Amino acid sequence: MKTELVENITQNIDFLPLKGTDFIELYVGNAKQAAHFYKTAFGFQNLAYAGPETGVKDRASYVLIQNKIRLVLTTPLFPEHPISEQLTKHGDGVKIIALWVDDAYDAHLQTTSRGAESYMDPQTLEDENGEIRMSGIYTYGETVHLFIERHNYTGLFMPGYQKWESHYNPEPAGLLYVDHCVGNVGWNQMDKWVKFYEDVMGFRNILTFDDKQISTEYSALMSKVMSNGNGYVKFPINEPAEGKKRSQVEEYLDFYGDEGVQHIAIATHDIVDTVTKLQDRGVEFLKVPAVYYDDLEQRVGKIEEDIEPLKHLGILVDRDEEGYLLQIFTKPVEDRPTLFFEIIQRKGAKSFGAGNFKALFEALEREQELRGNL
Ligand code: TYF
Ligand code: FE
Repeated sequence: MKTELVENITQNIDFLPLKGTDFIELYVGNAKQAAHFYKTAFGFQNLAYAGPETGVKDRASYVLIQNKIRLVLTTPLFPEHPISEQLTKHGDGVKIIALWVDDAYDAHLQTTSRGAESYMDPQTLEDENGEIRMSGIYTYGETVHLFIERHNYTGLFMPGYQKWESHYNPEPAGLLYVDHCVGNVGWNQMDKWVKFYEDVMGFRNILTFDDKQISTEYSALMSKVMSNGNGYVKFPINEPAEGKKRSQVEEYLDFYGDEGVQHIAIATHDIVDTVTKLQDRGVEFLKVPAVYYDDLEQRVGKIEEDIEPLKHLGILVDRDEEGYLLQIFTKPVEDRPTLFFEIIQRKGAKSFGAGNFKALFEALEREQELRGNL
């Protein structure tokens, strides 16, 4: 499949230097049970907790960690809590993509002066372990970006949280870091959000997939990949396109009730080992037909992995100019067809698996059809 590499013209000084993803926070209906799921199924470890026992009276938040990934699961404790309203509308999903910065006050100034709507004015949180400085802005839907500055903090997570211990500590699954987070936006809204990431956050569009490339026979959508200056933070943005069938993006928008995060891609160094662990622990993945593997090496060339385990697990392979990648997608992790995860292992490739779009979107469509939403 043809992809269009968009040349970056002159590179200005990065006004919003990002050091990576600091954490991802989900609003969920029952954080205690969700935490158990992410420990059991994905191998996350306990890190910190905030709730009534620690002086936070209106919500409970569990912080989980696996290598560089921090996941925060938050549930409101009262029906009239503003988070309860968001949960009723969206179901469980990503509220916050927090970004690690050197200066949270400057990040707020730089982005709001370029048109971002403030979600949290800059503030400093202190405890005996030092201080965290943070601020935040709105992005698509009700999703927000927080800017987290933590170089003067030695505590576990941030002030307000206590160490969270448990006798139940399932083994990690080799999940390393957040590779990219994809947003689904409304009809004809993609370019508006591309412009937002360009103008407000200094990102650039590194890849574009248009509807002609990805909507002939299967789920119609358009996608543009936005990257920050150093490439540590990548946000593809999808919008639905008119096709023969109902777009998968449209299904998401209907069930989430808004624009929001569609998938979180997590990197591993050993995708066969990671996916074996996840499947053994009950994570459900999309399956492509066995014929996908028949001419795999003709399509992607020689790869280091044995094909048989890839076929057995349903792992997809794609190649670009710089190397290849292996990837697989979970089914949605809620009853609503909304947020799912991608597991990705990059072997040089910097792209997103465009060669797999057809097989992948057909697999997605089969699920959509089972739900009666095609
Ligand atoms: O992040 C990406 O662009 C790839 C491909 O609904 C993709 O993971 C794009 C849209 C989609 C599922 C996967
Ligand atoms: Fe992806």
